[in-house]
Amino acid sequence: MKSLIWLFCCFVSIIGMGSVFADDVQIGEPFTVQIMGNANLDQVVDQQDIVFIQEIIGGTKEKTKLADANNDGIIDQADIEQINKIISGTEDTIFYVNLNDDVESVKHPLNNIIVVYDNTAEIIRILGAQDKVVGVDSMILEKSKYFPELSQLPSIGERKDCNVEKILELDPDAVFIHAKSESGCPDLEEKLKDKGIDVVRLGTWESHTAVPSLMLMAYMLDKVDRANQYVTYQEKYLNTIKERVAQIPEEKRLRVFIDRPGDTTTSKGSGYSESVEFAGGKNIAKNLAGGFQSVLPAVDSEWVVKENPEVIIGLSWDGGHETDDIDVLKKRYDEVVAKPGFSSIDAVKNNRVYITPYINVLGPGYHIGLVQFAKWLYPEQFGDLDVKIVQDEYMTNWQNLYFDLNNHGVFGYPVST
Ligand SMILES: [Ca+2]
Ligand SMILES: [Ca+2]
Repeated sequence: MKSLIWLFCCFVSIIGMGSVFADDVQIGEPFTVQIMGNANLDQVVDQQDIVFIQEIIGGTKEKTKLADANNDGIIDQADIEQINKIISGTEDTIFYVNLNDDVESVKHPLNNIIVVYDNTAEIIRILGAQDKVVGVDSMILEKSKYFPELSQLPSIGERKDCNVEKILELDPDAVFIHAKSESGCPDLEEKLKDKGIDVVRLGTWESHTAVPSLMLMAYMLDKVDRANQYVTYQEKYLNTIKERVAQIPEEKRLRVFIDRPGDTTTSKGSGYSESVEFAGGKNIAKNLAGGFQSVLPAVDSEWVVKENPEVIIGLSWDGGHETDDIDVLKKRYDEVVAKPGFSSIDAVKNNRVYITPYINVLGPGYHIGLVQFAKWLYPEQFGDLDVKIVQDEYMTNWQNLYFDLNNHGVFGYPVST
C-alpha cells in the first residue's frame, strides 16, 4: 500500500507538466494530433494539409505551428513531399511535438520499442502493436493480471530511474516514456545519444492527453486505421453522456465532493474534476486552489460538511485488475463516511458515497470511468448502460485481454454496475 501511494505521488507529480494539450483540449472535444505536417491542426494528416500548405505558400493562410512538416524552418514544396510520405507511410523520420512542448524526431518505421508506463502499454494494445515491444518498466511488470504477456518481457527498471544499460542491451528503435522531469529519467536523451535509440515523451494518463497521444503513436507505429476506429468507438460513449447530461436542467445537477486520500480534493484543471463535470456533476471544490499544480487542494471536514454535497466520490489508490478483494475499497468507504461530521452530509445520509479506484478515469479507456460516474450520479438517465459490459468490451476488443469481471478485479464500491 505504501509503495502504491509513493508510486502515485510520483505519478501525479508529472501530470500536466509542460502538457501541450491540457489547456486547449477537453473531454469529447476535437483534438490536434501533434505531428509536424498536420498543418490544419485537426486529428489527421491528409490531403487537406497539403491544400493548407499550398495556401500558406500562396499567402492566403497563416503558418501554423505544425505546418513545417520536415522541420527545416521554411514552408515549401518539401513539406508537401513529407506530408505525402506521412500519408503513404514511407517517411524515414517523423517530427512531432512532445509533452514538454519540444519539436522532436523519431525514426520511421519503428520495429522494436520499449514502453514505459501502464497507460502507454494500453495504447500499444489498442493499436495492436504489442509485437513491437521488447521491454517494459517495472510498473507493467507488477500488473501481471492486466498485462499477462507484456509483464513477461525484460524490465528496464523503474520509470523514474531507467536502467540505461538494460535499454542499450535491448537495443530498441525508440523508448516511449513520460515527460522530461526530475522523475522522468531526464538524462535519457543524453545517455542514448548516438546510439540510434529515440526517446518519445508523451502523456498517456489524463483523458485529454491519452487519445491525442494514441493518435500520434498510431502514425509512428503505422496503426492509423486502428486508432481512428478506437476514436469512433469511444466517441459513441462520450456523445451519449454529453447528450443526456445536456438534458439535465442546471438546477438538477448534483453537487459532488471528490474525496482524495490525505484529506485533499481535486479542483478545476485536474482530470478527476473534469470527469465529474463531464458526467454532469458540479464539483463543489472546482474553484479551490492548492497542492500540486494548484489542482489538488487540502480540505478540512468542516468545509465539506458546510457545503453539504449530494454525492461523494472517493478516490482509492487500491483496487483494479490486480486484486479480487473488495475490502480494499470498503476500507476506503468506511474511512470517508467516518470523517468528523460527515454523518450529517446528504450524500452520506442518502447512501450516495461511491469509491472508485483511480485507474477508472485514467488512460485511453477513461470513458469507462465516465460511464461509471454518470451512472452513479444519474441512475435513471443512464440505467441502460452497464459499466461491466463497457469494460468487458474495452478489454476484449481493444486490449486483446480475456478478463473475467464477474470473478476478478474490484472497480467500485458499494457497487460497480
Ligand atoms: Ca490535418
Ligand atoms: Ca519545411
